[in-house]
Amino acid sequence: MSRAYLALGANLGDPVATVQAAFAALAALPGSQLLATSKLYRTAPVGITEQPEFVNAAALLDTPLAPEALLDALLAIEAQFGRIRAERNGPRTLDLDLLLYDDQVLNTPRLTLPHPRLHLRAFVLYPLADLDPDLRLPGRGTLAAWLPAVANQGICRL
Ligand code: PH2
Ligand code: MG
Ligand code: MG
Repeated sequence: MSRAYLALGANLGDPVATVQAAFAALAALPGSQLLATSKLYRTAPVGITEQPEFVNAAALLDTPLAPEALLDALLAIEAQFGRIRAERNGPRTLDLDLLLYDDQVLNTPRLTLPHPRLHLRAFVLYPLADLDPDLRLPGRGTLAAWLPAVANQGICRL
């Protein structure tokens, strides 16, 4: 079994209900156990700023799925929730990103671990800190060390 840290994001439909339902969908993945969920956060959109605010959260999953199999499972859950892949970084009913998988460093055409931008985004770092404030990011030191740099990004705990 491996430990996977996941990011959840939504900014279309009913984002709070979607994120809560997505926690349940993650818990139902084959052989997997949802070990912890973060608080939910309302966050200012990063990248394309002309879109609704997001609700973001994070989850810790104990899973027998290998990284790319887990990625496929996450994409299938996004599709179940009506995700349509239109504009890159644009609005979505549900985004599920694989942030960390044990302490693996991986670069394949489909998957980069750790997630290449996780340390730059308040909407990822604050939820992750709920799960484990002492978390270490492979190759990037401690999560806590990155928090001050993102403190000015708009984020508010729900
Ligand atoms: N996701 C993006 C782009 N911008 N901004 C916020 N606040 N939250 C997100 O989850 C998010 C974003 C691409 O995945
Ligand atoms: Mg994303
Ligand atoms: Mg994504």
